[in-house]
Amino acid sequence: MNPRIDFNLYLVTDRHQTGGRPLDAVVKEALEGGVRAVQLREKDLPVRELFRWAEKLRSLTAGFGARLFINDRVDVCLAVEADGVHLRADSLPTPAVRRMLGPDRLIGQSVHGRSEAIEAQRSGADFVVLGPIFDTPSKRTMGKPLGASEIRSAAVHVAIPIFAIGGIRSERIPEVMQSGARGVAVISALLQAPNPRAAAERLLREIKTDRPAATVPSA
Ligand code: 3NM
Repeated sequence: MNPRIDFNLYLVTDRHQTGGRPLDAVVKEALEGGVRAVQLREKDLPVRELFRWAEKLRSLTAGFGARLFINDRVDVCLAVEADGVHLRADSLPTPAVRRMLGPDRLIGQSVHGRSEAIEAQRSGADFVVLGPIFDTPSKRTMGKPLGASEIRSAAVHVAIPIFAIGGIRSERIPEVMQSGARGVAVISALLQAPNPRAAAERLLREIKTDRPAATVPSA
């Protein structure tokens, strides 16, 4: 297990969801609330603007000892000395990215079911983000949400950490964690929150609550 995957709440950015607040200000509040991993996503930005955000978030996350991941762009990751990249289905293949990044940087990969999770592990990803678990407006085109049962199904087949994404709210965390997730990845639960710091604290409290493993009750 990679010791640098020491986070369980993963903030994915979307500057269109902050209600007009500057993205870096909202991310900073989430970091103050305990977030220790951020993925710069902003898929609609030209690379030079993405780079500027990456620089900004690199210095911000470094100040909190938090990991920074760059969605898709290996070049931007290396340019700002981010901790890793986040790959999606249309990104460069994982083994090619590993050759560029070397063994020390982290590779996260988006997957949409158990078989993709198994394949991501086989190709060298350090962790997977599995979703959409619940209904979420931005992913309705992807069909029916997977449900937490898909986490359990993936977790018995892969050893790398699984982060659940898609419609995650603090009330849903117990079900997700009991299904075998290492943690959760969220956009709106943090970026749309009126108080991102308090929202991060609440999500982390739920994630860290000790709860008995969901086992078959004995007769
Ligand atoms: N990827 P929210 S779901 C970016 O299933 C993303 O791969 C998903 O946003 C996937 O936390 C998703 O607001 C959106 O539901 C997550």
